[in-house]
Amino acid sequence: MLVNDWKEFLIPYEQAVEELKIKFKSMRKQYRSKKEYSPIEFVTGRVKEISSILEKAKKLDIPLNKIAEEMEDIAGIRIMCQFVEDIYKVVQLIRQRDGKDLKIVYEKDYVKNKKESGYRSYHVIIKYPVQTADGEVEILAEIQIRTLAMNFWATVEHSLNYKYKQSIPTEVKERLKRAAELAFLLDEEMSEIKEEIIEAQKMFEEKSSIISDILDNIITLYSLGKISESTDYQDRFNRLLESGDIIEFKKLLDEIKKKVQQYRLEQFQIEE
Ligand code: 0O2
Ligand code: 0O2
Repeated sequence: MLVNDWKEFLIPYEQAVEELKIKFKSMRKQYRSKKEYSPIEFVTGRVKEISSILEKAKKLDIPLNKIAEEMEDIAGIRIMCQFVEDIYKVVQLIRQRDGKDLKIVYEKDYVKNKKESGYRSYHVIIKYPVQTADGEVEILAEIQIRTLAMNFWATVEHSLNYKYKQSIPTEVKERLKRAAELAFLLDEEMSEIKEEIIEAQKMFEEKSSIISDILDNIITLYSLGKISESTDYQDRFNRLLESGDIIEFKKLLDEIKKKVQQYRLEQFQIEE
């Protein structure tokens, strides 16, 4: 295939990656806007490089005219989760879409059945319809779902494979296998204290949101012409930043909100 033919061939894959990234990122946004815990931590995606496609085709004996049907990961989406249990929640979310905007071809659970290398991830191979200027094209895509620890390990191992051109020295291989087990142990330990971690993250998010509301209201007071009150609140807010807990921030927010409401009402009555 000529370079231009490759570019054209890859267009639907690029579109699919962009669309799928948006879809999974928006799942995360929806959980967050409902103030619920999201099983999705972050999402990345890529279209396989032409050189990697050619290398893999050679390795798997795929003729060039069969690449679209036989190579499953030209379009790749990676979903990172905080906890192992989240991986299965994400798989459930994908299954709920089966037959709607995507079709599941098959799944591979390398979390429960790790690969010889030590690799762990959950893979879902899908068929995904892409609308192009020439009509609908259905492409294959691979969704990899893994924890942050699994992702860390796979990223490091992938770069070592690249360095050693697939033949990592035995000693390094053994160390990597051990590291994979330690990463899994880390995941298990984190799952044990999951509730505590989620609680702490919720508190952090709640505090950030209250702080942002306080600052918005201080600016509103200023724009309503209440300069000295706005400065007083700013001072109290600064003092709280040094030692205040969430309850004190909440109290301060309620107080400023009431003030803003009162001044807005007064302004409204004057204008009437
Ligand atoms: P935010 O607010 O930055 O987190 P694009 O911009 O669409 O072309 P894409 O896919 O967004 O490309 O970029 P990329 O590099 O694939 O990264 C995807 C998202 O994953 C980005 O967030 C990164 O910030 C986030 N990300 C990458 N690595 C890590 C990581 O190790 N930890 C965490 N928590 N996030 C990471 P967003 O979606 O752009 O938004
Ligand atoms: P890249 O560069 O990430 O795109 P196989 O021949 O059976 O090993 P196959 O048939 O392609 O591989 O399917 P599999 O096993 O589901 O692997 C698909 C993708 O999973 C790989 O794509 C990797 O991204 C990832 N993967 C699988 N095994 C390993 C591993 O041992 N280490 C790391 N780091 N990643 C792995 P590519 O095309 O190999 O690589």
